[in-house]
Amino acid sequence: MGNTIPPDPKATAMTLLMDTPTTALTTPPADVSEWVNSWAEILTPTDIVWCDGSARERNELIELMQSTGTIEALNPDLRPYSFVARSEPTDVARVESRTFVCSESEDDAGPTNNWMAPDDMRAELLELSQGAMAGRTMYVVPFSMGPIDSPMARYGVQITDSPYVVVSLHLMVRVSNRILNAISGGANWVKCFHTVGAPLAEGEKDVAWPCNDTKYISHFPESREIWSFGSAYGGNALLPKKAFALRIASVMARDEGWLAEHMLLVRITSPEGKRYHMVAAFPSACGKTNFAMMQPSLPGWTVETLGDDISWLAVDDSGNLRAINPEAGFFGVAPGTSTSTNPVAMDTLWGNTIFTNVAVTEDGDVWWEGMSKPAPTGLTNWRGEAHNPESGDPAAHPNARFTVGIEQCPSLAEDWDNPEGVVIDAIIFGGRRSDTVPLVMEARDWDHGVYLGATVASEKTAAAEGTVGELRRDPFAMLPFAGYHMGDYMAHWLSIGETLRAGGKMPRIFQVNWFQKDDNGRFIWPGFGDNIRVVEWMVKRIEGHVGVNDTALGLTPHTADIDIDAADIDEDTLAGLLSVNPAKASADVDASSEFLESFGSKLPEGIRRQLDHARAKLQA
Ligand code: TSX
Ligand code: MN
Repeated sequence: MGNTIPPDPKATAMTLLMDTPTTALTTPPADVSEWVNSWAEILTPTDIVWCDGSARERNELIELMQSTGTIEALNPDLRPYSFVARSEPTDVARVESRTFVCSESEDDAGPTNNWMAPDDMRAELLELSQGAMAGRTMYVVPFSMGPIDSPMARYGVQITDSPYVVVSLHLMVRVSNRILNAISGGANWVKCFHTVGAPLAEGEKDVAWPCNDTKYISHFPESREIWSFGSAYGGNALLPKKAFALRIASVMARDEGWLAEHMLLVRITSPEGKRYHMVAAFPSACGKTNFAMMQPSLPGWTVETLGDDISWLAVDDSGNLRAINPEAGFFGVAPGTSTSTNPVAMDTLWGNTIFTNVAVTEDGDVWWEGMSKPAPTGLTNWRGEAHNPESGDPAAHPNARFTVGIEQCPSLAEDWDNPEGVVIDAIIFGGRRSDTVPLVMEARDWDHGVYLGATVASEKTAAAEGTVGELRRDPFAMLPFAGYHMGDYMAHWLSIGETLRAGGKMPRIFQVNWFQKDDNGRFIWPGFGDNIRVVEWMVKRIEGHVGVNDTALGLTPHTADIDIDAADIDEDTLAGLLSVNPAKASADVDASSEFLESFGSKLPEGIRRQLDHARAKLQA
């Protein structure tokens, strides 16, 4: 079955999104051609295809992947123009142990990144890459991170031998050959090389998910290059996302005076119609996508989605901090997503979606753990086998994903593609902490806010490897994504504060924790749509309507200032959620101090001052 014609009238939404008007190019820019040709000589692909981002191109690749078994069509009556891909069981997630920052100096990568000398890494990967695309097509994919022509956008080109990667990029970023025109005009661009590392001998039959046991995801920050070998999964292979928009972009941002952050981006509108824009950084498994698509439980409030994963922020000529979402789609974790945790995401996934490593129902729809209870019978699991509920194994892989264009999101802000971005009113940091960290705090000032970001930590859940409940430090939720030394990164955040102070327009910084538990291990705060009650308090702070308690950890709300009308929580319980336990706070400051001191001489003095201030306040 071809299944390339969208059977539902709604399906034209994607066709319109992806059919970006393209300008025919007779000759690509010389520096792009040279780069492509030099890789082609090494990789020896059968042919080279210059991609344009059109719907026709996507349809052809989808047909090709159906014929090779890489993807299977879902039931078009239930999930129009949607497909399931099943990866190799060894290629199911980002591999941090194989991710490298190859800066000239090891000190520049810092203690939280794997490092190898750039020349050694290049030599190693060039050897592995000899003939690595034999029997395959090399696709050349030009893309823009951010609205094309926005002053905040940055361009890139990814070469890849994976049609799955090309189609995923169509959904996730702005793929268009208009970018080649911009590059012809002299724009800088990031060189992204990717191969699955699985050459085909003459006549050899391909497998559904080609990849290699040897994997490298290597970043060369000085030359703005990414070389990725051996994986076709997620951030290992979809290079514009984590590799470019966070690791390489964080270095560009340091050099050029802006910020590339692991943050969602939303517009909040109050019942009075006043608009606020907020970014929020949370480590994985804290519900960033759920927050980005929140359905507020307080009447009159709305949340509009601008992004769920990455924000680029820059100070504009008027001294405002502005943000764009460099992406154009979602690559979200499927398990746990349901009509109760995130109804907007469920609606977003109505069609035009590529699902990877989910389970498939008897009637050809998708299913994953957390979607419904009990699990339907007759499931096909993520490995393509009959699911055995007795086995205890999940039917969907815990890191199963959906890939879908942002325009399908019902809560999307209509001006999401505005090249000017939005002015940020508040920056939120959060983590999963069963105690110690209150429901919400405001930073005393920018530097204290940077300290709050620097001390973000989150308890491990069953979905991650390691001991459940163990506290993992994850400053700014950027530990796996900063392309340079984390100490220098904190210093860069402090310097942005100086720029903002000079312009006189400081966004507020807050810390939240939705995850405090009672003595029986039950979550106390209702979370989800009720988080708007915390956002409402932030707005009251911005408007200057309410006061605070100045605690050792930060500025906490007066209990009466958080609206819990018609929420499943009483005032005493709320008071507990807002309280700071001196013994626990003291232990936490000590733990933060130990972690931060591991950055040694690179730890900025401005951060050390915050530790001193917290200790002094605890002693008072
Ligand atoms: O995403 C979450 N958010 C943010 C939503 C806007 N999650 C899911 C985290 C895993 C990705 C949450 N889980 C949140 C939350 O605010 N809070 C909790 C904890 C919790 C779980 C269940 C209930 C309440 C809190 N209630 C019931 O199950 C009925
Ligand atoms: Mn992320």
